[in-house]
Amino acid sequence: MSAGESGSPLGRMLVMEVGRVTEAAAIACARLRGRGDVKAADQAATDAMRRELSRINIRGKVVIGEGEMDEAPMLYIGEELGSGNGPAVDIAVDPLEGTTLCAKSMPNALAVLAISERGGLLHAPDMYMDKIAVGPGLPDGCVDLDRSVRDNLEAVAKGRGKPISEVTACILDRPRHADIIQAVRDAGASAQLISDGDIAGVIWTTDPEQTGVDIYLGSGGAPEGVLAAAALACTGGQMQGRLLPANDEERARAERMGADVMRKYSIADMAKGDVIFAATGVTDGSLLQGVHFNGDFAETETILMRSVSGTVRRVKTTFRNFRNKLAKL
Ligand code: VTB
Repeated sequence: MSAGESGSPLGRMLVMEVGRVTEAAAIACARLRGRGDVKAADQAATDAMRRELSRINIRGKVVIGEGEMDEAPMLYIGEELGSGNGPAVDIAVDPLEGTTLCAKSMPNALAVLAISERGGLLHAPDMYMDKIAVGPGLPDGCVDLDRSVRDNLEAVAKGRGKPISEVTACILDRPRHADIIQAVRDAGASAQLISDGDIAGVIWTTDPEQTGVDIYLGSGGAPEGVLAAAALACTGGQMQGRLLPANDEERARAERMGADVMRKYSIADMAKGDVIFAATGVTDGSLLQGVHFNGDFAETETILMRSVSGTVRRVKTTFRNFRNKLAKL
């Protein structure tokens, strides 16, 4: 495979390689589902993801990772990964999105990875980001972070041609979201609360008929915001994200990383050009089946997306003798 093939800087075969990486991460941490050990599960996913990434023909640089170089030994921001051949790319990882979900064996834990051509992904600092997202098929500018919850819900209801009572907003269940949740209910819409995992929450908006989720609202991790934007860059839809530094130290950190804390980032500001997004289910969820183990077999389900073609693939993979493979994962 060569970069530039079919007019795509990343090359179309890379999407399959990226899927292997999230499969490996998901299998590794799925072994630790329900053990109550958040750290061990995250570590297992991170080790596997790093090992697989280093085998791919890319010249990669981590822009969204497990932390700054001094706090994360692996997949830290700035780490260079890949075989050293192939296209220069940005890498955004969340080896285990929903560490608590995995540790408690609750639905919707995912292994997530996005790759773009160099410079395509926003270098978002690890802090909160205010987010709003809707799926494709609505008029441009239909929702906005600076409009009231009611205005945004009304616009979605109008755009989808249904009453507001049939609109569902997905929101992280946190005390800081009490006002948003109340506003959704006061407007006559439904609030679907999730305990963790807002990358999946944003992706659900892209298929409201299947998922029942029309809009995503509220604050969560900025790195997760960029990963969600990478998915929406492939599926279409609209999203805005604005950093929410908690104090002066976070504000200074954001500025050091070249981020603008005043700006409403659009999808294209967060993920532009040739982008590949992959997620493999760790626990069963409404986006993806989790890893299923059966004797010597492990089965995974992965969603693979490519922005240049707009393709969304679902891949089910069976690993025979997965225990032997785990040693190499
Ligand atoms: C957010 C969200 C993630 O953790 O970062 C959340 O973006 C942490 O939020 O998807 P709190 O600080 O309020 O707990 C996740 O839900 C899972 O990593």
